[in-house]
This record gives sequence, C-alpha cells and structure tokens, in this order.
Amino acid sequence: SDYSQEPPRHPSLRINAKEPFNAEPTRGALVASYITPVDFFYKRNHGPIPVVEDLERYSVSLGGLVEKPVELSMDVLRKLPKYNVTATLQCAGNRRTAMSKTRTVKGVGWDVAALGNATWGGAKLSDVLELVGIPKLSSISSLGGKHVEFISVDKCKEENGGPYKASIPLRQATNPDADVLLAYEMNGEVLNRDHGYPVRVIVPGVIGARSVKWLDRIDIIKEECQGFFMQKDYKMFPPSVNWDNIDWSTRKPQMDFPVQCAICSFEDVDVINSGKVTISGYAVSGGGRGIERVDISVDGGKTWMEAERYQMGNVQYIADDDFSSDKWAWVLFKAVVDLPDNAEIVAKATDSAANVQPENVETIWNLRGILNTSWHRVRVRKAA
Ligand code: MTE
Ligand code: MO
Repeated sequence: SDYSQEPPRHPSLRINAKEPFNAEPTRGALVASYITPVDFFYKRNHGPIPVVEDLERYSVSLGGLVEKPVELSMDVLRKLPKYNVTATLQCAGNRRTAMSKTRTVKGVGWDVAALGNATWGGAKLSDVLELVGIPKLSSISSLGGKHVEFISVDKCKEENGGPYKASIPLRQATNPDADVLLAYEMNGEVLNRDHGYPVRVIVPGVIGARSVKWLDRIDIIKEECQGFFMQKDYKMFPPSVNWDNIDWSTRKPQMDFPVQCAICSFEDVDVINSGKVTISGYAVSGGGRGIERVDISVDGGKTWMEAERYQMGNVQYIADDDFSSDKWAWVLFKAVVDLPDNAEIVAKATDSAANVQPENVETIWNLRGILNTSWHRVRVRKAA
C-alpha cells in the first residue's frame, strides 16, 4: 500500500499504529473542550488516506435496489437542507489496551481517547433517499431493500485490497430523527482528509465503524452488508469464545454503543501534589440515550459521590430542567474531591435507560477487545 500521501497531523497525538494511521489525543487534550477540535479528534484508519483531487467530478452513486439510480454530486448534496448534528463518534476499540492486560486480544491498542465530539454538517440520509423514491420511515423499499450499504473509496487489506464498507437498516436510514448524515463539514469547516473528505457517513449513537469515510457508493440491499467489518469483525463475543472455536455467524454486527465513561484528568501513573483535586472526564451512551448520572469514588468503589455534568462549554448544567441536551453527544463531568493517599479513583456512568457499566473488565473480555466499558479506574499517588 502507498502511504506517501498522508495528510499532516498534530504532533501531540499518541500514535497507536503508523500505517494505517491510528492515533488519539492525550487524556487532558480530549476533555479540554466540549467540541473536540479536528486536530485532536482520534483518527482510525484501515488503509492509506485516499486522495480525492477533483471535487467537480466527485459524486456518490446511489443505486442497488432502486428504480432509478442517481449520482449525488456535491451540488446535489449541498442543495438539500443542511443539518448540523453534534454527535460523539467512538471506536468500538476504545480502551482496548486495558482489556488486553487481563488476557491478550487482537487489534490496535487504544487508551481512553478513541472518541471525539464534533458538530457534523451535511445532508440527512433520509432526505437523500427520497431522491430515489424511498419515503421517510420505510422498513422495506418497493424493490425489497432492507439495508443501506455504504462503500468507500479507500483500500484495506481486510477486504483484500477492496474498499471499506458497512450497512445500517433502511428503517434507521429513512428515519429523520435518527439524524444519519452524509457529512461534508466537521466543526464548521470542510471535512479534512483524515476524517473522510469530501463526504462521510455519520451514524449517531452507533460504533464508529459504521460511519464510513470517503463515501463512493450507497447501495440499497436486501440483507445486511457482507463486508469484513460487518461479518468478521466488530462483533461482541462472550469470554468463552477464542480463536479456535469462533463461529462469526453466531453474532450480529455491533451497532449501538453501550454506556461508557472515562476519567481524563489523570494518567494512570500520575503523582498528585495537593489534597484537593478536580476529577474530570467524559460519559456517553449509544442509541440517543443520554447520561443520567456519573458516580465517582476515590476509595476503589467503596463510597461514591455524584459528579457534575455539562454540555456546551461550561455553563449549562444538565441538572437544570429546561436544558435541552445534545442527545447524540457526550457529557463532560467534573468533581472536586479530597484525595486520600494512594487513591484509586473510579468512575461509572448510568444512562437514561438506567443501563450501567460492568464493574470488571474480565466479565466482558472478548477476543477482539471491543466495547471495554468497564468502570474506569485510575491509581494516583500523593506526592510526599
Ligand atoms: N471508513 C473508511 N472508509 N475506512 C476506515 O478505515 N474506519 C471506521 C470508520 N469509517 C474507517 C471508516 C472506524 S473503525 C472508525 S472508529 C471511524 O471511521 C473513525 O473515524 P475518524 O477517523 O474520523 O475518527
Ligand atoms: Mo473503530
């Protein structure tokens, strides 16, 4: 593969793999702002970053089980109503490194920052699909299509040099409230090459793997996409399954993200000077479920206190009744505590459906190391 045309990247990113390029910001940089700057947004790739030179000639082909296929030029996409959706994108492999410490897993290692919160600008997929006669809220199209497949222009070895692809159910794609976008902007700027220039899919509330970058084709298909990343990856297996007994067909492709949180004010090895410290981090759930609560402990989980949560800068606390939250976006949390010596700080979140995070990573260990949503623990030592 040819990695000679990679875009420039911020030097402070932690590089987890060079080719393909996989990198995340430091914990501190991640929670420095509610909206993650493009430079500090994690980058997760399976091949070289494609070069799309001529925007005039670029278009997304929309076909498959439709009566009349269309070409979606940038002009066509820009003429549709434009939506700005603030959504957190999180890789299913976030926090994989910690999972692999209990038992080895296969996959790129990530600390806790394989996610970011951006405002994505673009056309709604539900509007786009009306251009080929598929009405809003359809579960099946007139020609029997039930899924919408997104095919990229990049090339990855897992697809034997073919493009990255994924699909979502037609029902979700045609639901305007699901906010699935064909995004051409990120944080008000033209989408950059790392994040899918010129057009990517954003599927809010769902693992990052379904938000296909560098979109080339959309196909309406009968069954879900048969690509590698749907069928042979990004599935959640129980701890009993290993590489000798795995049967990929027994599980569905992972879609919604479960409830997650992480402490970002400290690295695992930090030595803290004063007694009073601020613990901060992020919490987010999938499927549009908001965060109901974040609990903090400084004694390894024996006693707990509730953290403050906020979205949008630092003024609008969610505890406020008429606060309307960004339902696809993370909340940042904060708690000021008196840290005992040799504290074990723990954070766990509860979402609006009262889903909780599992206490121990061992109970959710899986061979691909995905969805490590166990309580996040950080050990810190007080300076003498
Ligand atoms: N789309 C294409 N075409 N190629 C990819 O490698 N990676 C996926 C998804 N879309 C990928 C892709 C995965 S696994 C994730 S987590 C997100 O993109 C990462 O998006 P980001 O790099 O913009 O953060
Ligand atoms: Mo991912």
